[in-house]
Amino acid sequence: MANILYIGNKNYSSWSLRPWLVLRWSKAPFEERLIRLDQPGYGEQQIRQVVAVSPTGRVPCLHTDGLVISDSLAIAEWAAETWPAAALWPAGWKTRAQARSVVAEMHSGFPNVRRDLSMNIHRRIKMPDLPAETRAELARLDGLWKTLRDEHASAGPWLFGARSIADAFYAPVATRMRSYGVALSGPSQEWCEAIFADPDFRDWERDSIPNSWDASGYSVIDGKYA
Ligand SMILES: N[C@@H](CCC(=O)N[C@@H](CS)C(=O)NCC(=O)O)C(=O)O
Repeated sequence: MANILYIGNKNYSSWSLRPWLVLRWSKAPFEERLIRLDQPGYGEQQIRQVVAVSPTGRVPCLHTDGLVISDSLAIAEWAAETWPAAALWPAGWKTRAQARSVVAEMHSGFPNVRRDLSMNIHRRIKMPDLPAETRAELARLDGLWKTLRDEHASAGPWLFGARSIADAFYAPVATRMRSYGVALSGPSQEWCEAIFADPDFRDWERDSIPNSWDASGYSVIDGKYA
């Protein structure tokens, strides 16, 4: 049975990018189906084509073998269990727990960065004036990436040395740092460059086309979603 991953617009849908990268890195066979989110019902989980495939009214959503998995982290966990040879979580239970902790932090946190620095892969602007709570989250992100890179540098260029789900979950944030010109520490910047050079990320980026949200100079997704 085919694995079908439903995703949103590649320029904007950070939640879609995460499991898409995980599936690419797993080398699992999958088909992607892109549903444009710049349609009536957006923000209310009422886009007709999304509701038809996803019980939450949101993407990403994976259909596999009669099963519907409608959350980015659940899809990543499913991939890690289904393709253990891909080593999508780090080896060693302590490092794995650390990786799960930072992935959970991304999945449930950073609301102010999501609100003020929405993902728009093509955007390049000067860093806007940001409220203190957003600047605090940016500092946490930089500190987190730097600490992980310092700790795992000898094992490879990724957050935990070898590439893992943690890299996929923070990849959309790396694009935000670039879009909004956020200054980072050296190790954090180097990690962002590793993401930007990743062949699978580059495939996504190549297909990330700005759409009607940008035509008016205003993106509906801004301030709403990360
Ligand atoms: N917690 C979900 C969040 C998914 C999400 O918010 N997706 C947005 C697009 S990035 C969506 O489908 N929005 C449609 C809507 O709100 O109508 C996950 O991790 O997958």
